[in-house]
Amino acid sequence: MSTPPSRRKLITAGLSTLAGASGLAVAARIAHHYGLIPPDHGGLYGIGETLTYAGQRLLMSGRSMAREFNRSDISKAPVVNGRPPEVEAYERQLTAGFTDWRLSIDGMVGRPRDFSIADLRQYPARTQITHLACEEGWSFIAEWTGVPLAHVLNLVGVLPQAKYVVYFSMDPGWWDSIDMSDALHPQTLLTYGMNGQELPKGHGAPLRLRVPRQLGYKSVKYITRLTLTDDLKRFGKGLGSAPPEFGYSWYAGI
Ligand SMILES: Nc1nc2c(c(=O)[nH]1)N[C@H]1C(S)=C(S)[C@@H](COP(=O)(O)O)O[C@H]1N2
Ligand SMILES: [Mo]
Repeated sequence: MSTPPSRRKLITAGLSTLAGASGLAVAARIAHHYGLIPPDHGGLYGIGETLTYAGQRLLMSGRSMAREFNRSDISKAPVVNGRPPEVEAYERQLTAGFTDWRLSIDGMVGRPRDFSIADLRQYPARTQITHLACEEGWSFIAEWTGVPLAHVLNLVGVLPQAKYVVYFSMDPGWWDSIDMSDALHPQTLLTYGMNGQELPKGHGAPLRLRVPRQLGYKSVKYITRLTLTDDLKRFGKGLGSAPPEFGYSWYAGI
């Protein structure tokens, strides 16, 4: 990490001081002004979540890289979590080799459109060997191939007021969101390949968003739609994603 500890200490101490009994409202106002409040903050009492997110954003400027590993580090038997979407449309798509699969992008973009998997494969690809860590304690290392989300966002033209990318899966109940800092990060990939093969069914075929700087649950599988927004309140229970509805953090930085 490039930031000297003194700066980290300073910021943490500063935020905590501001967050002291009398300064709580001031801290909240300042944090809000600088876009440092995560959508699932529990009002002023969600100060823990806010400090984690604000601390990361201030210290890392959103540009730190997740560690990349060597081929020899790739896990022999990566864990599959959950089951492929139990919807008829998924089985049909699988049988058809995902030729009809589309990723649609809408919301605060200049040119909303759909992308086929073949479209996505035409763009400059990135391959990276990263760690996927589940909040339950298990993890694995795999090689992922895809197109940086930033590339595709540039094609559709993100409007300046957009603050978040919300992503939806064909898997019922699975949706999440990231801020623009993570969305434009070079390691955030629309992933269609894994360990030199097509992305397997269990790991999200044909398309998953890999967000390697956050816990595994942010890497949603079977994604079909992205929408750009400046307000997460309109989605689900307004907490930014499905996991906070079950007690997990919206921001799951590692
Ligand atoms: N659609 C969908 N995406 C998902 C899940 C899921 O069950 N369905 N599980 C999440 C969780 S909790 C983790 S830890 C990772 C696991 O990825 P894997 O199945 O490739 O191991 O996927 C995440 N994305
Ligand atoms: Mo997980």
